[in-house]
Order: sequence, then structure tokens, then C-alpha cells
Amino acid sequence: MPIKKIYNNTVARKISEFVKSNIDVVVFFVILCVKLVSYGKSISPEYFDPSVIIPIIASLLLLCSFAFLLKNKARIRYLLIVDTLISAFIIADLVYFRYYKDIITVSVIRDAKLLMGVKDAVIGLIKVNDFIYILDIVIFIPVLKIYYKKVNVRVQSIIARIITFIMIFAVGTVVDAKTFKRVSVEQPTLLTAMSNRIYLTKMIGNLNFHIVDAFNFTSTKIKNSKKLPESEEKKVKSYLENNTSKTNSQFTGIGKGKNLIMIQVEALQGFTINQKINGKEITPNLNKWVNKSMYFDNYFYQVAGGNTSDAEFMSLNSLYPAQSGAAYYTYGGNTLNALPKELGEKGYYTAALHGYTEGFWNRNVMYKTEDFNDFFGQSKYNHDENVGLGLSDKSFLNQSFDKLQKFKQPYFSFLITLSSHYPFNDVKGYENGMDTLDVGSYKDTLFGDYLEGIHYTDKQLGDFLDKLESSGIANNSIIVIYGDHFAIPKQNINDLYKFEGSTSTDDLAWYQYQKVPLLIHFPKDANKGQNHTYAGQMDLYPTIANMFNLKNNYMFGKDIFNVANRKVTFRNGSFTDGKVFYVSWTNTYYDIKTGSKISETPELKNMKDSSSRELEYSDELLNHNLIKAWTTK
Ligand code: GP9
Ligand code: MN
Repeated sequence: MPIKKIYNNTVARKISEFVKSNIDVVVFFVILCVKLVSYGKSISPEYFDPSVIIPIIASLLLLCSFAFLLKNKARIRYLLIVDTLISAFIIADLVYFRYYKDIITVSVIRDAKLLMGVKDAVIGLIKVNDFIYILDIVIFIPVLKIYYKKVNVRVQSIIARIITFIMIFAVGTVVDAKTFKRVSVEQPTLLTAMSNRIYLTKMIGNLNFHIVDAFNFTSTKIKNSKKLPESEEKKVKSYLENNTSKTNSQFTGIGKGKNLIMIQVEALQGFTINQKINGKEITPNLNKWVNKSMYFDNYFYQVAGGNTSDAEFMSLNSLYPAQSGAAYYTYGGNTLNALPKELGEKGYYTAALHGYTEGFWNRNVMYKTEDFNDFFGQSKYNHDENVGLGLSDKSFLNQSFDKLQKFKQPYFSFLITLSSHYPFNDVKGYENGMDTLDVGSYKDTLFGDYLEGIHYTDKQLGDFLDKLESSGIANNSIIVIYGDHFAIPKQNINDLYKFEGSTSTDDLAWYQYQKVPLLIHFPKDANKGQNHTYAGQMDLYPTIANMFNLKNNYMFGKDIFNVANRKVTFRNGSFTDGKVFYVSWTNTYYDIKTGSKISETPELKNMKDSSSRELEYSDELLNHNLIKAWTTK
């Protein structure tokens, strides 16, 4: 017999022997593979990527490998428990997806009580078909029993089983590690910040998602489990008491009884304001409102791994973003003293409005933690027009205006726009004869697409603001508009420098383009004018708190109208006071006026230390849920 044939025969025999003696594991593996793929298809019928089968197989190999360490009854029991758990998760995830367009996380389970309000709606979404996922469990036991009776199953030796375990575990680990590597190259913070959970699930599979989620949750828990020494807790408290001592200005109490309408605009960068391209204004509508409002032109975004959600978190809480990942995810179960909570205590009706899936950035959990009365997410809007990621700003703002008109006054409405989201290349919004921008040589570049995209959003904002004015709402409201974060990433910054004619391209230049506009509009265009105070998103809540006479006990930012000792600290430790800019990653100080580097002085060193202390205190407050400790004592 040729060697090849002998070899083939032995390999085939070995495989069939392996399958025969491990039929239970093989059956379990195949069934679960089908279940997980079918889950993936259900949540994403049009965009299902078959390559997700690889991480699904890898994650199942990891789980199956442990079965080889067991034998007979213990092994079947193990497989059944795992099968039941995975199937239960799949069914729960499917039902949850039908309502939230999202996947269940450990923090959702932990905060399940927060979701009780929609319990009935969610339970009503269970379908009879869902029970197919547990059918195998019912037939698994008798079938295997019959098989074991009929076939003489040879149990492998313990050594053989340990070797099998190691081999299968190793293959699972290597394949999974490769998938995770690919994901983290494509989107560096996705695995830790878990901003887009459904997208992540599509890439790594349901089982891996739950493993990563459980890992992230536990590692943060372990990190935070050590009790904060009382002396340290006192330091944080007295720091906050000092920081938030009341300041009186002409704006104190100016908002009393008025509505607060706050609009967080996706990727609105400061350089677009009062700027033209080929003779045409990029943001003509915002420019008009800049002239009618108090306009801050040295206002910085301070977001970290939580991007848009960090902008919200800071603007509503004046606490720094999480050291890694998204605060909206990590601190969803904390007690906070957020703006909606404080306004609610003053008798305000509070609502968050955003035309995208409710679970994105954990908003469905976080808005409850922040004490919004209502969250109008994607399911509360008629999805009649799509631009980019989701519902168009045009439709979102139109529908939101109708909602606002029905709200009980005084109210706090927090609107978050979406259309001007990276990569800005969906120009469907320009249909219906909208005035377009000629971006010339920037056509079809990321920079050019951004200008066109933000021009579209500007138009929708303009229409919305005009309606607030003509309906009389603006007369009884304070309207706050700001950008959430950058639009032009570092790798495309040269186009922005070129467009702006900026000759310096160092870190100081980069930071100077990390400003976002802040507009505060008062009734009858009062207090209009430009304000050059250096400030950032951390300062918004204290400013509003002063205007609406709210308690301001636990804030790390400062009222913008309090001009003394101003400093903007970034999550990476960089800071600026308007004269000096410290760039943490090169440990360099710049003189803003001259643009030149300066050496560290004891005074600057002090400022640097105080910035890192501030970040540390904010982390301690959040990691140890200190607001809860202080408010329930
Ligand atoms: C989606 C939106 C985008 O809801 O807020 O978030 P981002 O990707 O900009 O952080
Ligand atoms: Mn954003």
C-alpha cells in the first residue's frame, strides 16, 4: 500500500476514533456553532459577515477544551450547563436587541432594576421561534443516553485527554487573539471602551463579546475594590469644596424659570465658524447665531476614550472622563449629581433626545443614572430619512421640535445631533435642492467631505433655531450649543493646516485646532458678543449651575464667568491657562503668544501637579462612588 494511503487511512481512523469517543463534545460544538451563527444573522441580516464564524469557532473551542478534562456524566453535565447558559444568553440578547438594538452587558444585568419600566415591552417581544434555541437541550440527554448504550464508547486515558485539552485550548486562544488583534488595529479603543457593542459583536461573535465584557467589568471592579483611605477621601472632598465655592456674577440666577435647550453637535470644530471656502461661508447659520449669542472662541473639547459620550458626561456632570474606556460604560451604576437631576429637583421636566440606537454609548442606562425623566432615542422617531450613521439631522431636529412644543415648561432638553459623523461622506442630505459648498481641491478628501457634512448640519441647526425663535420658545429659554469633539483626525491634520494657512505644525498648533464652539443664547439676543476666556467642556455644568441657581457640590470644572485662576486640563495630563500650553506626551511647555517652547518653572510644575491631582481625585470619586457615600450618609 502506498505510504500516502496508509497515512490517510491512519489519519482518517484517528479522526473517526476521536469523534466516536468524543461524540458528546462534537455534537455540542456543532449545535452551539449553529446557534451563535444564527444569532449573528438575526441581529444583522443584511450586513452579516460570514467570517465571524472564525472567532465563534475559536470561542467555542476554548469552552469545549475543558470538557476533555472530564469524563462520562460529569462531562455531559458540564456541556449541558454551558449549552443552557449560552442558549439563555442568546434568547435574552435577541429579545433585548429587538427593543434596544443592542446586546446585554454585565452592567445592564447589574442595573436591571433601572430597566424595569420597559420590562413588559421587552417581554412582549419574545417570539415562539426563540425557543428553538433550547430544543436541543430537551433532546440532547435521551439521544446521548441511547448512543452510549448502543455504541461502546472508549474513554481516552487521562494523559490523552489532558493533551487534547491543551491542544484545543491553544488553538482557540491563538485564533481568538488574532481576531482581537485585528479589531484593535482597526478601532483601537473598541475592545476596552465598547462604544459600538453590536458592531463589536458582529466582529468577534456573541460568546467572545460576553467574555470580553465580563473581563472588562471584573478588571475595573478589582481595580476599584480597594477601599479609599479616609484621609484621601477627605482630600477629595475638601478639594471639591474649595473648587466649587459660590461665585456671584451678572449671570447668577439669570436662567431662573427659563427652559434650557442644550444642543451637542457631532464633530463641530471651532475653525468652521466665520470661515469661508471659495467665497462661501461653511456655517452661515451658526455664524448668524454666533452674532446673536455669547460666543466662546477658546473653548476646548476634553474627551478621552468615550468620545461623544465623554462630551456628554463632562457637560452634564463636570467630572473627568474615565482613565480608559468610556465613563458612560464604566460608571453607569454610580450615583451622580448630574444636571438633569438638579434641574429636576427644581421642578423641571428633563429629556434627552438623540436619533440613534438607545444602547449606543450605554445611553439607555446612563440617562437613567443621570436622572433624565425621558430618553427619546431611535425608537421614538420616525426613521424617514437617513444620512450617514442614522436618522438625518433634518428629520431629527424637525421631529424634536414637535416634541419640545409638547413638553411641560420649564424643561431641560438635551439634543445630540448625528449626521456630521465621521467619515462625513454621505451627501444624501443635500437632496431636495439644498445649497451646496464648492470645496474645490478638497473634493473627495476627508477634509472636503467634512466641510460639506458640517455645512449640511449647519443648515438643519439654522432651521431649528429659527423655529425656536419664531415660535417664541427662544424668548423663554437659554440655548446652549457646543461641539462634542474633533472631526479631523491627526492623520489628516495637514489638510486643515493648509486650509488655514498655518505655518506651524507642532503640538501647540495641533492643540489650537482642538477647540469647539460654545454659544450661549439668551432671550432677545441679550449679552451677545465674543468671549475669549480659555475654558472647556468641564466648565459647562458649573456655568449653568450658577445661571440656574443649582447646587454645585461635586464639580471639577469652573464657572466660565469666574475669570480667576482658569485652567483647562485634558485627560492625558496636558493643560492650558490661556498663556501657557503644556503638552503631556512630550513634557513640553509652550508660550501661546510666541509659539515657542519654554522651560519648566516651579510655578508651571505646580500647575502640572495640580492638573494630575485633579484627574486623580476625579478618578477616585468615580471609582469609589463617593457621591453616593456623601449623599447617603
Ligand atoms: C452615536 C453618536 C456617535 O450615537 O453619538 O458617537 P461617536 O462615534 O462620535 O463617539
Ligand atoms: Mn461624536
